[in-house]
Order: sequence, then C-alpha cells, then structure tokens
Amino acid sequence: MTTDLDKLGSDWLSRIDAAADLAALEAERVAALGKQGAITGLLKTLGGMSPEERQTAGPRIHALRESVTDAIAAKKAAFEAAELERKLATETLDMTLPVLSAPQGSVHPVSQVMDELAEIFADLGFAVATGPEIEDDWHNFTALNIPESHPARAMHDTFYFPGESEGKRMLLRTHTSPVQIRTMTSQEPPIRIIAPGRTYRSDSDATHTPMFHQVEGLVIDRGIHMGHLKWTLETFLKAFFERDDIVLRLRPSYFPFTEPSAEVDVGYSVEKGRRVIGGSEGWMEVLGSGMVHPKVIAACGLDPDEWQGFAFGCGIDRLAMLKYGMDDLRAFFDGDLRWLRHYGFASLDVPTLSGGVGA
Ligand code: 2U9
Repeated sequence: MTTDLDKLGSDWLSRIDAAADLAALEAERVAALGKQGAITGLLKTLGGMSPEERQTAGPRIHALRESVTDAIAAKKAAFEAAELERKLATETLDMTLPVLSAPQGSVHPVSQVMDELAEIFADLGFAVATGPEIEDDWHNFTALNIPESHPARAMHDTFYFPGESEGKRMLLRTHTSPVQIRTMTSQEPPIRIIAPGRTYRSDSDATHTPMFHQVEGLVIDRGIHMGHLKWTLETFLKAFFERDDIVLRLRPSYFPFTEPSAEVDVGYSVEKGRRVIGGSEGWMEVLGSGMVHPKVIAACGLDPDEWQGFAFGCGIDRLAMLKYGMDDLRAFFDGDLRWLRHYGFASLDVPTLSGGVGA
C-alpha cells in the first residue's frame, strides 16, 4: 500500500510537471481531484476500510491529495506569472506617440471644472496651491481648531494609516484645508489662493464616494471682512455658471475653522423641468464659508490682530453636476465615453474667460 501510494504520488507529480499549459493542467486536476478523479476515488475507499486500516491509510491518502493540490497550485501560479511576463514584454505602449485618429476621450468634467476654477480665480488675483494627499494629524485637524474629540476625527470618517511616521499619525486628507495651512506657515501674507484636489472620507453611498474633489479658497490680508467674501463668491459663481442673475443667501452655520461661519445658498430657477442655477425660485446649498478663526491664524504663527481672512469650500463633483446637469455621481468614476459625449464634452476643450469657461 505504502509503495503503491508513493508510486501514485510521484506519477501525478510528473504528470502535473509535464502539463504544457493551463488547459492541460486543468485536465490533470480534474483527472486527479475532480468528482470522478483518481485521488478522490482513493479517498472514497476509506469508508470501506476497517478502523485500523483507515488509521494508517487515511493520513497517507490525505497527504497525497495535499501534495498534488499544492503542485497544481504552484504550476498554475508559474503559468500565470509567465503569461504576465509575456504580456508585459509584448504589450508595450509608447505614451509619446501622436494620436493616429481623432481623439476618443476628453478632459474629465472634474478636471474641466478645476481648469475653469483656476481660470476664474486667476482673474481675481488668486494662485492655485496644492499639497500632499497623505497628511499628518496636525495639518489636517489640529491647526484647523478641530479638537481631538471632534467627530470628524472619528475612525469612521477618516482613513488613518497604521502606526506612525516620524512620530506623526498619518492619514488621507479629509479636506484640502491642510494646503492652506501649509501656505500660511510658509508664505507671508497677503495670501490669495484656491486649493483644488482630491479628498478622502470613509463614506460611500449614492451621493458620497470615498474619494471626492474639493476646492477651497483662502484670503489673508489686513482688514478683510464678510463683504469681501460675499463679493468674491458672487463674482466667482457668475463667471462659473455664466449668468448674471446669481443671487446668494448666507445662512449662519458652524465650522471649527471659521468664525463666523456661513452656509452659502444660491438661487435656482426651473427650466424645462430642471433646476438650474440662477434666478430665485428656490435655494440650493452650494458652498460653506466664513472668516478664518483667530485660533487658526495664530496656529500658523500669524498675529490675528494684524491679519484676518475669509475661506470657503465646496465639492467640485457637485459643481460639475450642477453646471452640466448631471444627476448621478457614480458615472464620474465609470470612464464611459458615451457619458462624456452625452454631456457634450469634446477632446480639446480649454476654458478661457474670453471664449467662456464652459466652452
Ligand atoms: C483654513 C481656514 C479655513 C475652509 C472652509 C468650508 C467652509 C466648507 C465643505 C463644503 C462642502 C467641504 O466639500 S465639502 O464637504 N467646506 O463648508 N470649508 S470654510 O475653511 C478654511 C480652510 C483652511 C486655513
């Protein structure tokens, strides 16, 4: 029995070794381990054995099945690795080649909106600032007057990295505000920036994706007040939605990093059964804003008695949906060309203030 099983084992291992491709390997697997397979058949004989026989034969047959299973898995992994190597070697893509025919894709609506924002705010004297998406606790929370106990810090909202890096707890930024903190700690005021970019929150449903895009704006100077904030947002929204009948309503609100804080509603009207920005048939919440909290100014090493500022934030995905009449956030991540074409995006769209930012 022992020698028979040894012989059987080495026969199967050499058959597996000789399999020329994945299909041949699969045929060997079925022949050995399938429902009607040889080793499966051997396992079935255990039922008819005496307890003594089974005690010696059982472990040997199981060991045989295990070694054959392992050999098949290893051979399969080797075939797959070789296939990947072959693909990597043959399927090269030269990214520097010119396009052969008319380009198929287009600038993504989110990128398009980011370009439009940069264009509009550049005209108002704002620079575009960027920063790391992997941040530390201090830049993302502490400097923004978000205390340890604040719900935004809870594990269910923030993606934390395990362990620490140079004594710091690292995370995926939950907003682009750390970019403004980095600007305030590295540049002298006056500061006028917008910070567009990717942000991350552990949140996923029909209207939330774990990665989303935000734009925030920050102005730091002497004598800044809410009037500057309202004018800036009104001017921005008029340019962005390409309408003059933009009406704003500032509602008192609370954010830890601004005081006072205001939620900004924009008037909408109904055209062809659709809500469009402009007019005043109803109100839609579009932005959050406020005067930068003195504690935030002080945390960045500036004297809040000398320097004041305003800040605002909003979701870029939402801005794109409102401007282009898109109703499903999930389509943003599908990469479906038909969707881009449906909304009229062309390959070489470039926003300009003279040609229209949405042209
Ligand atoms: C600094 C000081 C203040 C940024 C601000 C908001 C209000 C706001 C949300 C809108 C929708 C984010 O995408 S959203 O979830 N943001 O309402 N953000 S004020 O305030 C700052 C930022 C940086 C140094």
